[in-house]
Amino acid sequence: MLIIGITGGTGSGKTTVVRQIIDELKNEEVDVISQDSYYKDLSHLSKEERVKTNFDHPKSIDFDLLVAHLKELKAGNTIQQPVYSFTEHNRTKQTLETQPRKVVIVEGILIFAHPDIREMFDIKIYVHADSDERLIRRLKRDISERGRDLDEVLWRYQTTLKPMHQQFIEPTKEFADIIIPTNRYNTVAVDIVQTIIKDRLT
Ligand code: UZR
Ligand code: MG
Repeated sequence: MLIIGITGGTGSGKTTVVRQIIDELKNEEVDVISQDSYYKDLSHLSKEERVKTNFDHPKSIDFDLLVAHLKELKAGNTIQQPVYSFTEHNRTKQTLETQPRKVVIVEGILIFAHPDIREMFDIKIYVHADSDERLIRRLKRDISERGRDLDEVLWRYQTTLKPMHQQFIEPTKEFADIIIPTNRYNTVAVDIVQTIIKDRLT
């Protein structure tokens, strides 16, 4: 099993890079696991309290469960991946049955921030976009897909996203094997990663 970690700040283009990489793979060859699925269960808090949670701090992620699940997959076992709700800011009661596959891609802003999980990756990719590009994408996404308004997104960006990015995300660039710039459309880097995957699959 080949485990690929893809990180980068919010709005950096991780999801797009993942989509491009898996484009040439068959469904039964690849799992995509999002760090977002592994936010800690916050059912003990009210919704008002959950909204105030710092979701960009490594503390908010259940890394133990994520590492345990990756080890299970590696051992050939099926896992029950948690399912997260962005509107509820909480883990749901549902789980997603996930089978072991030849390629497992783990995607998320903080996945290089924890040594145990960093060690699990065969290939580490950091997706870079300038912070203004990231803010633009984040604004568009949170307003259109996550029901936030302009003031809320900007407030969160200044008070949380930016400082957490500088403290916990940007420094993990040094762990990357490959850094993909996504200010513009990039096909060469994706081709390289696809070539490595194909090489490993045969
Ligand atoms: P990506 N996030 C939410 O907006 N709501 C939640 O309930 C949980 C997480 C955000 C999180 C982080 N920060 O910046 C982003 N906040 O999801 C990570 N607030 O997702 O890598 O796709 O941008
Ligand atoms: Mg994403």
